Amino acid sequence: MTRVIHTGDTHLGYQQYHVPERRQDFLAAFRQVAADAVADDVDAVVHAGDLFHDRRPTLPDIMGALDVLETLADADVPFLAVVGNHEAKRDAQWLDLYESLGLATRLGDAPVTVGDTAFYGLDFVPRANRDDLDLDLEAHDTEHAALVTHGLFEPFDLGDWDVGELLESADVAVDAVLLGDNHDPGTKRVEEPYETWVTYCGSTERASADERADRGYNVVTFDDGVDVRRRGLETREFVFVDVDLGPGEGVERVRERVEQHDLADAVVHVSVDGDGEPIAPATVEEFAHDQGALVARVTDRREFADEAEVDVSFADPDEAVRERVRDLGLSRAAREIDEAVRESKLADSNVDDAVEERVRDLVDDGDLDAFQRAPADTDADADPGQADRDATPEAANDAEATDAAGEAPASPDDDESAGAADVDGGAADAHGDTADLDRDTAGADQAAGDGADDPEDQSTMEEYL
Ligand SMILES: [Mn+2]
Repeated sequence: MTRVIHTGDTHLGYQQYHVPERRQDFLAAFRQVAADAVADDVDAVVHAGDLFHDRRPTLPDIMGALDVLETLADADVPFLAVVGNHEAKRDAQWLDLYESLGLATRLGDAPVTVGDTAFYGLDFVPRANRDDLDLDLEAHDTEHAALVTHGLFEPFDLGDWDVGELLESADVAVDAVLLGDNHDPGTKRVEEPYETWVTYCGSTERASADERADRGYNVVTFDDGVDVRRRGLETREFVFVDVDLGPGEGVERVRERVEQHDLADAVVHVSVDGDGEPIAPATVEEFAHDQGALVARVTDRREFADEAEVDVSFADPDEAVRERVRDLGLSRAAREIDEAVRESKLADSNVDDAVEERVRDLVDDGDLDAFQRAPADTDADADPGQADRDATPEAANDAEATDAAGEAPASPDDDESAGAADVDGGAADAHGDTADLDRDTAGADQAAGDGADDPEDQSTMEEYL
């Protein structure tokens, strides 16, 4: 029998809402998982990727992870892991650093045996590299086997890659696939010919306001069969207040509803919908802060636009917006930002961080062409940014070698360079422009069900999970 903790999507270093406390929260959650592993004397901690929120964690983040991994090593609990999309660097990975210190094992094609179970790993595979993927797992001589990887897989709803394809190319049969990337936990059975369990452990702290359910991890036991159980984590209180205003109701009603909750040290998300009067979100946020909230965010989902002044056909408002965006001749970087703001399922409160990260990645990759203004109205732009979203760190590297040849790439670790500062300024402007568009189309998105079925949304989710 082998019993392991299956965790992932730890996102160390994410300073959510720009408050240092949140950065600490992500580390504290990881610390709790390790403490549970030691207390429970599990055979290993298996990490399914996104230990770090981005590929450039700060030294305190790196040392925080080191400290937690030392706790596990001191208790002789192995830490087996793969690399997620958020943290992937071009060549050596952060995980390699910990492995070189004897604190982690990076899983791959060769089986790593714990008890009577062989563990294999596959780092996040960008879409462009999936077709010719041949998973060449080496044979094992134990009773059970598990594959650990990171990505959005079918048969789960947000999946963009059938786990069956992966299993087919694997040669070795596995009892379970332990997954990261989707922050919502879930377990499914894949029947013949694979007959395996597929499970997501979920994130250990809320990386977005969409993650309302309690956080936790999986305890997976390989015995006669595979047993997957959830165990919860104590994380910072998130208070979600959804207010549906009736006619004549306004900010007082919102305040009443917010007041019903204990807001001390909590992250408070207030969402206002329905009829009623316009409200000033800042008033409600201030009120929540006065009640002791760490963070307060108010989203007013209602529209108060003066429809008479709008000069577009609403037969297909999305197309009207796309047309206008094409006419703007935005650079590729600006289109990506526009996509993040309007199309993606990012919570409003995460848009700033996500956009900053995206622009920083482009600068890091030396992909300065991305900031060139595009000629207006080219059909090649019909699907803005798709190729870029699929770009891998390696592919970006290639792009740097070919497209940007001759241009001096930005110094990878120099945030404060004048170039980066200018780019940030540009991003802020683009953000401002598109924020208004967001409001214009929010209603249409919702009317369309804002579906997880929308392939655009899926590819974006992949980027941010
Ligand atoms: Mn993640």
